Amino acid sequence: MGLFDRLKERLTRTREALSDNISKLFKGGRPIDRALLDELEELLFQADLGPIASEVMSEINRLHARGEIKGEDEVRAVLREVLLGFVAPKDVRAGEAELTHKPTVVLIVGVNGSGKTTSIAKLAHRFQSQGKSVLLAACDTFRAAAAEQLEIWAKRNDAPLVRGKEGADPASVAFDAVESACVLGIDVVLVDTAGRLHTQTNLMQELSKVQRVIQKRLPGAPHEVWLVLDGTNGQNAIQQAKQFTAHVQVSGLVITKLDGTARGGALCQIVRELRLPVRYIGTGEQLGLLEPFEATAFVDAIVSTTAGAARG
Ligand SMILES: Nc1nc2c(ncn2[C@@H]2O[C@H](COP(=O)(O)OP(=O)(O)OP(=O)(O)O)[C@@H](O)[C@H]2O)c(=O)[nH]1
Ligand SMILES: [Mg+2]
Repeated sequence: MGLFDRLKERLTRTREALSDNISKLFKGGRPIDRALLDELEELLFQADLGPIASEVMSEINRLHARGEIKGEDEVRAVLREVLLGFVAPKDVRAGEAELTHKPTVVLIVGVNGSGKTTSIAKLAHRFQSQGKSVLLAACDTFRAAAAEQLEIWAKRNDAPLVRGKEGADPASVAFDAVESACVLGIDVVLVDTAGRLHTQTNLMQELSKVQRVIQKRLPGAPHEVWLVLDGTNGQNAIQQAKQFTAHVQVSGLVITKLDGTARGGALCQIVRELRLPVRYIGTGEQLGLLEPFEATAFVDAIVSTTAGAARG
């Protein structure tokens, strides 16, 4: 099954909110009139497109006034083009990161429960299947069961894990992990951190310290800092993410739980406002349910009837 079909299957709720509801709107061959356009606008807002909904509508209204929008296919095509324009801006190169350093150190950050640890397990699984060796660093020393949770995933992935005692300094665990990775000749180090809010000044400073100490052991590292966002928060994830990126320099996003939400379209506004590449999306709880972010496949999966159908 290709990426488009997998996404179509996993992003069902967002797809229903957009694609299926557009089909319903045109049921019985309804012509495009003011009433239909109003319903379309409401539908786009309900699908949590946020400000992008207005921009889609103004483009549709403009083309409709020129007689260039005759029915459902044209509406879909405009929606697709506008979403693609925002989710794949020319200055933001999304998709998989190039993990060219040896080791490449990836620091994973985000608020509590966003899906950091699960995403690390999935990333480890993915990188290993690409032939890379992975080491996990359990730098969430704050929550009692955190290291155990990561250890279970490490065992399942057969990946080495570096952890400290509960309450240990996360920075020292990170240092030891990078040290081990250098000695063992590991390709990728995935550093798990405790969930935190931007208002927790001490915890935000702790993250900076983790970064500094990693840098001390391996100049240039961490090479990537990925912010994990809970996709079920829709537009609400944006403010949270902005507050985070004001404190920590983030190089990419991982958007999780897109299988369980009708608000997946918000991802377009997230990219538009943060101007950060989405590296991966989480589409379920299992190890294999992490996909590289590919803008065309994503947008087609939520608005088109077939892959690339509306192109041209
Ligand atoms: N449906 C679904 N659930 C997910 C996904 N990613 C993570 N989860 C679930 O979200 C919950 C929280 O995931 P964790 O990985 O523990 O989140 P965390 O950010 O490490 O949490 P803290 O360490 O407490 O900050 C778990 O129940 C995961 O199974 C996803 O893509 N889809
Ligand atoms: Mg965790």
